[in-house]
Amino acid sequence: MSKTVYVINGPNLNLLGKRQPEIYGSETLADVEAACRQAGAAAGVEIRFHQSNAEHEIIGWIHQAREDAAGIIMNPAAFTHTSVAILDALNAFDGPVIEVHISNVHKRETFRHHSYVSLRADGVIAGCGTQGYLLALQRVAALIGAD
Ligand code: DHK
Repeated sequence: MSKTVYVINGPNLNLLGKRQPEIYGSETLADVEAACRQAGAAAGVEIRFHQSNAEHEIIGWIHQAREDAAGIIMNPAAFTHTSVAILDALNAFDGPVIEVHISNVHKRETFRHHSYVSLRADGVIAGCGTQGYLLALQRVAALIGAD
């Protein structure tokens, strides 16, 4: 039976492809989802793909992942830099967590240099564009022993 991995996206990522393409690129979130599903199928992983602009909804998915997911890939977007609540929820999840940022947050404003999620993440990928999701998937699949 294939293992389930949640891919959770935070605020404004619904605008991917339209929002500041010079920073975030021209691919849409639907493109990212399709690529994750294709790579997931090849790696023997079932993908549950989510995006929300609401912190409570993201926390709800992390709680749900406790029940049925082997790993989490997460781009918390702006909540990366602000949310102790998301960190606490991730601390209640036992499997691997890989944090993804499309842009290289360390090259940007200083307020983007700190991540609450990194206090929990097993790995962090930043500045690899949307390819970062696929790199994260490869890593989660290895950590959960998928296929
Ligand atoms: C996305 C965002 O929306 C920002 O708030 C983060 C992240 C960076 C990204 O690079 O994917 O600071």
